[in-house]
Amino acid sequence: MKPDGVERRLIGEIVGRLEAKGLHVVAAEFRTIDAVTAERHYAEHAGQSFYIGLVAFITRGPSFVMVVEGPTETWKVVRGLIGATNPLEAAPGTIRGDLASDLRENLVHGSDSSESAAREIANFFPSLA
Ligand code: 3AN
Repeated sequence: MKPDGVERRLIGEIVGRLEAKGLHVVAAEFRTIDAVTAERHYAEHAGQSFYIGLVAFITRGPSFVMVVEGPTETWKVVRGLIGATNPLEAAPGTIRGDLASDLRENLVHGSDSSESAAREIANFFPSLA
């Protein structure tokens, strides 16, 4: 959960949606993401016009960083709950569809494949890798 979600007091709402779906939070930390971790996380966007603002946003205050576990293809289940990257295109019923309206401040990130999940868990929780 990104800084906007924490600032808007949506930790309970968003964790509640994950848990209601049957997923388990197996690691979590309230943490201000440092620039090195943020730049590694968003390396695919380096050089894009929105990159500097994106890194500034994600490091501006505490995030609620989580690893969640489910029976199978958990990344896909989480992405479904989150909705499309652009909240204007996110379906009602999804986290972004219901709660976000800004492309940058879109509340949550979710890994987009099992390979990304492994890489991102290693980036955010090296002790679990
Ligand atoms: P997701 O969080 O759904 O995986 P990513 O990783 O593609 O989405 O994008 C991360 C963030 O990068 C977005 N939340 C948004 O702030 C920014 N971003 C991505 N694509 C664009 C774009 N075309 N224009 C502006 N910002 C973008």
